[in-house]
Amino acid sequence: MIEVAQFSIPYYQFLDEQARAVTSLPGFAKQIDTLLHFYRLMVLIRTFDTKAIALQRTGKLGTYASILGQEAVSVGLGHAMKPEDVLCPAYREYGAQIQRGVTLSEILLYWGGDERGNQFQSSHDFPMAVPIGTQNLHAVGVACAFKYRKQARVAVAACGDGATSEGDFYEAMNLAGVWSLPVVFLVSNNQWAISVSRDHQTRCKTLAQKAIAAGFEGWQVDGNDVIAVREKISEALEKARGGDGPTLIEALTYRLSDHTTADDANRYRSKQALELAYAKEPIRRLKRYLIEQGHWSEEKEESLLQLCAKEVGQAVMDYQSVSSVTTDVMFDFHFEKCPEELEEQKAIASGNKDG
Ligand SMILES: Cc1ncc(C[n+]2csc(CCOP(=O)(O)OP(=O)(O)O)c2C)c(N)n1
Ligand SMILES: [Mg+2]
Repeated sequence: MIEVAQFSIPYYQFLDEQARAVTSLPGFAKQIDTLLHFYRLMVLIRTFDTKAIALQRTGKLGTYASILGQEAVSVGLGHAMKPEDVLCPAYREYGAQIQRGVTLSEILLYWGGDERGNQFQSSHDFPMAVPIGTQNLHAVGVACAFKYRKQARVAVAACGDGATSEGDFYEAMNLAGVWSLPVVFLVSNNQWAISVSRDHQTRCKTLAQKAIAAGFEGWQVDGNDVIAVREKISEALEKARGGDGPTLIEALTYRLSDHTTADDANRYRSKQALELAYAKEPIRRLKRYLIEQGHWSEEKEESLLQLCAKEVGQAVMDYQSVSSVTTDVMFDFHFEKCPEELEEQKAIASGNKDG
């Protein structure tokens, strides 16, 4: 026997669960303002998340997917990307989206449960993907265009652990590898695909190793360490931008909430697993680090919470002030000039004429 190939998967962490620096921090993390910025964004997202669930529970929002526990992945991603890059997100990437021009009220409109969500498009990114793995293929298409046009831009696909079991995920990996495309695949491994646990999903030891079959690197990062997320995504983006092809990053995190407001995780997830996960969550970790470095206090926390509540409150008001679209729009936007017979149907649909 001779060995014909050998592979390994690296794991990266800068701040451990006790908020200790386990290795020297990257340059950006030595700027305290950057870490404070991350912290404020994560707290804003969490405040928003809590409010969105409350809106759903009181009948003011449709089904909503919580980001609780995964804030570091999303905030680190949004900070690492350049404005001209393109994000093809899954449905809980709010931390990245708000850094790329999407407003909190637009996220509420998306989950509003009616057609009002179709009225906005404030960023050049893709809208949130609900068919869980298709955005990987969209990102490959976008990356293909960037390469063809010789643009120094990168496409990023964000998906979950469950998405990595789907055919579209593997197709995207393969094409990205063989054409050496400027794309980064970010897998938020939150340990659950609705009620299917990570271990029931795949025999693979890591999800990062799925990149190996496609001929490029796969890395694991501590997804609750915003510094590790930001650093390694940046590195993968610059590698792609420089013409050195794709990378798959598996961010290890935990979904602390239900899958969506239509789910009850208590039916399949143990209390103990949840407690263990809470001990590793990203906001507490960064807060502890900031306090130990002398840059945060309970008074600062109090005023931050007030600011976040105000910002989220304004977003809710903006969301509630958007009026529903009328049935006219489906006629108005299909033709330059609406055909006569459809004019009649339009009048019937809007209640202006008997059918
Ligand atoms: C093609 C397709 N299959 C199944 C579903 C139903 N579905 C929605 S979310 C989900 C689980 C996805 O899990 P994961 O990729 O880990 O993402 P997470 O929800 O954990 O962020 C499933 C099966 C869907 N929306 N689309
Ligand atoms: Mg998942």
